[in-house]
Amino acid sequence: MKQCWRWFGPNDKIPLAQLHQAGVEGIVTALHDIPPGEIWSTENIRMRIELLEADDFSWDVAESLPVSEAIKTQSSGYKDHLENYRASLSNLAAAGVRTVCYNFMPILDWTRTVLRSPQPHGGNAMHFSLLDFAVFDLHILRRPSAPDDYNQALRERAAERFADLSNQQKTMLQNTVIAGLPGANDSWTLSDVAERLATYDGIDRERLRRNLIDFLSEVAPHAETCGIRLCCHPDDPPFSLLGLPRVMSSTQDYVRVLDAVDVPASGATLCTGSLGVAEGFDPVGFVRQAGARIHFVHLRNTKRVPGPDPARPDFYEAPHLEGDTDMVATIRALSEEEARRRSAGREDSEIPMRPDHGQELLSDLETDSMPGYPLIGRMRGLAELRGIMAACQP
Ligand code: DNO
Repeated sequence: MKQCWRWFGPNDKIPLAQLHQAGVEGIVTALHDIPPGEIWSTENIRMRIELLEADDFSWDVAESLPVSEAIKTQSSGYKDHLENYRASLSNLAAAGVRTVCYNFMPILDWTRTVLRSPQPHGGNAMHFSLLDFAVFDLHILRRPSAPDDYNQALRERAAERFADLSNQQKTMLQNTVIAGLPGANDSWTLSDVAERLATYDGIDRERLRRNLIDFLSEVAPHAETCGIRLCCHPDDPPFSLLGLPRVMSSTQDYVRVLDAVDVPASGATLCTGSLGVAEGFDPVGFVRQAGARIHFVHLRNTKRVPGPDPARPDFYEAPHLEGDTDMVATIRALSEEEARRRSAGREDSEIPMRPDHGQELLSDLETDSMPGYPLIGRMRGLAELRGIMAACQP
């Protein structure tokens, strides 16, 4: 696999030039300033490539070319946004960027309830607690149908916990859930969230899945023509939150969508950290079923911890080799997939990967790094994963 690194662009506090020291071979980045639905122009793409090339890097994966809410809900602006999406794909392809990641999660991207949970080794990890999420949903956001999503025992515990939280803790929980994470939601207020939730009234899982398939039917043939590989990132965490539908939470979900738009350009991002939260997720099975269509890999580990609802597990982000995902078996399966591609003469036989997230370790604790994206924690992850990759080489 090609060992890539997510770099957030000129505002990223980690200088590109230093990444060679971490053994980074390629860069995953996006034009984060351009709002979803608008075109990534040739000029903007070229400027980003020049920055990368100045430090001897290539732009290996665009993550993400975001899918607008208008496309996800098929509401006003939908057709124009599809047109713009295709234009961005053409512009990326012309500049040599061939792998494009996106997700189809309504409104929120990845969601945690604690960004810096102290670990026994002295570092910090991100954590998701369903109880804390319920406190946010029931008592901070006060979503009208929230009580339907939690059983009585959980509602009672949430009420007690809310009563115990200081104002500062409430603000921190609110900011953690709706702000501060990569994506377009960093300045949202509670009423912004409520307003956006209303745009999903009447959109259930079946409808959202149909909208995803419609989106792919509109853009994947174009991607195919220009030589772009689209890869859908899974839901994180892989279950419904805030009553919103989620449709890319399991291997089965992927199989349905990949079968519905059955062209190589419509592919998957295997994110072991997101899918692996679900008990029973089998990454090797995922590679067996979707292998030829996996265009990008996020290697991250999570550890489930006892929580109020096994169907919506509590978890924390574990060191890359220590959570519920068997990283050795996963990387071995991916190496075998790469070998199959090599013997079939595929030009994309080397799959780009990145160490997804990292715990905050050592000097990370003194820097104000973006949650999930500290330097040392990710370097540790990449170093460990690289060792497995070397050992799995045929
Ligand atoms: C979190 C990331 C996600 C991912 C998007 C892809 O750290 O893995 O934000 O980039 O969901 O569209």
